[in-house]
Amino acid sequence: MTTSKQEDFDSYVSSETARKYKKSASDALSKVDRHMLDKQLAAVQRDGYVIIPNVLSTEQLHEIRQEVSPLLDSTGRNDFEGALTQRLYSVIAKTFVCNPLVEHPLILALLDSLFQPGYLLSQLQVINILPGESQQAIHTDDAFYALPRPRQALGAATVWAIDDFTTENGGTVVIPGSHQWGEGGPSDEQLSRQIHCEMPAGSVVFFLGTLWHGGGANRSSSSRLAITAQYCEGYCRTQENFSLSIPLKRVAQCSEDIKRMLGYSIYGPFMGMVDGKHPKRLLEGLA
Ligand SMILES: O=C(O)CCC(=O)C(=O)O
Repeated sequence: MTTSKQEDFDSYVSSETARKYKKSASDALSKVDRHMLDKQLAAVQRDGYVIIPNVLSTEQLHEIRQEVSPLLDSTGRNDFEGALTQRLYSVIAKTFVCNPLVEHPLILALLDSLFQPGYLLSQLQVINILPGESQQAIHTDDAFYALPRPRQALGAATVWAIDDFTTENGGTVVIPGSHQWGEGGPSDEQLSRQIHCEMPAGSVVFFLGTLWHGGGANRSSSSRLAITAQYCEGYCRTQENFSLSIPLKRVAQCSEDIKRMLGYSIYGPFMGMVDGKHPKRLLEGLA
């Protein structure tokens, strides 16, 4: 390649090739309190996570519970999913009730600050931990990306408390600061540093994909309902294959932010294309 061809290629990589649908980005940063956001980001950098209390209203919590409870009809198929844990996948194909959580401005503002424009929704799950469930294996969500640690996170997750989260009922377990650890699983001493996220219903814990965490044991007599949304950089493979699991007609009814995060977007100059074109063309005439 001659130098000028190389220069052309470099500028092509950072260019926008789609003509009809231009890159879109969330406007969350203009909607949140900058001072609060900076404090949250400082906590995320230091501890790997931050708890944002009391975000959802009682009405929202009621609506979510009403809508998702009838959809939870089976328990986990392996230790990781949990024999006494109900999980719902492909959530947007079944209900839109979790969409406001996925695209909550407080969360998008954190994601906008941490990741490249064009980050994706990697997974959306309803998780209901039933009484008697044991603690899930401590893990990192970024572990799928086989790159040596310590390294920058390639994604982040939220766990929204729909019920109060306590130590007794299985509030998410995190190991503060573990996002900075190197290769290898945690030692006994490191595991002894785990703590439960205790937070009232309507709160959310946001954590980096490099943070060691897991679902807690439920030693109470009630279930613990949560919604979790995971996100990844636009150049990473998503855990759920939303292109195949969410019908186009459902996607067409979602907001621009959700469409973009479901993969109806281009990570420049052409990652995500369909037949050489912008994937949003598939949604034309469907809304
Ligand atoms: O339910 C939780 O609190 C966390 C669950 C989790 O980390 C997972 O299933 O990967």
